[in-house]
Amino acid sequence: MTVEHAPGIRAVTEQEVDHYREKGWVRLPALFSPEVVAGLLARAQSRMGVAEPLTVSRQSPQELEPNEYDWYARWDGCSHEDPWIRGVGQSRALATAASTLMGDKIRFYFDHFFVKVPAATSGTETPWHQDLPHHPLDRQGVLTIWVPLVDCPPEKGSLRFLSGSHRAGLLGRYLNRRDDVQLVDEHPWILDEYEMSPPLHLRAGDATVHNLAITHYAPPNATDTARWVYSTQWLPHRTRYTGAPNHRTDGLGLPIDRPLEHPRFPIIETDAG
Ligand SMILES: O=C(O)CCC(=O)C(=O)O
Repeated sequence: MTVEHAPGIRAVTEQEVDHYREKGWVRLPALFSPEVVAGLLARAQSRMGVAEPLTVSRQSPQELEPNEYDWYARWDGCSHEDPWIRGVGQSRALATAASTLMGDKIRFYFDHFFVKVPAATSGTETPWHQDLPHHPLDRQGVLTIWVPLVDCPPEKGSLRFLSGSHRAGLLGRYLNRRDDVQLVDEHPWILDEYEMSPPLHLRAGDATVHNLAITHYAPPNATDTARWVYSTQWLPHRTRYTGAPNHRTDGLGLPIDRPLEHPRFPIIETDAG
């Protein structure tokens, strides 16, 4: 499937692919044009609010609500609701970037706006974690393209990665733990074994891409304005569904042990071959 749209999304370079494959993350300067950034930000802010953004309810999408975790607000699955956003998030150009980095045909998995509010409100650090243990997916290779829609210096919460740690295997589920146990409490060796990526000064429209198995975290948003991010996630096209609970897949009737064949997860044709 291809969504026809001409987004200002650039191609990735060979050097960027090499960096991603070796380290499990890469920075892509100016991935989105200013027009794409402005269009995404305007839609997100009009849906979620500007001064004190709220989360779009999953049960009643017409309603906004405080998030159950108060350090962020989010709008999940925004491209299912808004055709213009779909034209960016499920575009051939973005799919080509994802597929080139991954080195496989890809299936669109998910997108959302993710807003980390200022730390003074509650936008504290994103703890060290891997994403993959939180997903109902049978394999590695899945990636996230994370694009701030406002300038995002380290003090606003750009992501930090343990380079190469996507090869460390699955370490457990550590995001939004209620018992305060951290990944680095149970796996302290990981900080010695892998080098931490430098603090990144991202401009609006720059991206970081990361493998869902990499260990990563983000510092608190120490500024006084919200950190607006648009994020897409991409599957190797043969990925199979395990049946573990997840809001992305619950209630869709996906058969266990089968690829995620459903209109929400289209295979997108790309220029990557
Ligand atoms: O935006 C953040 O602070 C966390 C995002 C994250 O961990 C992810 O996209 O995997």
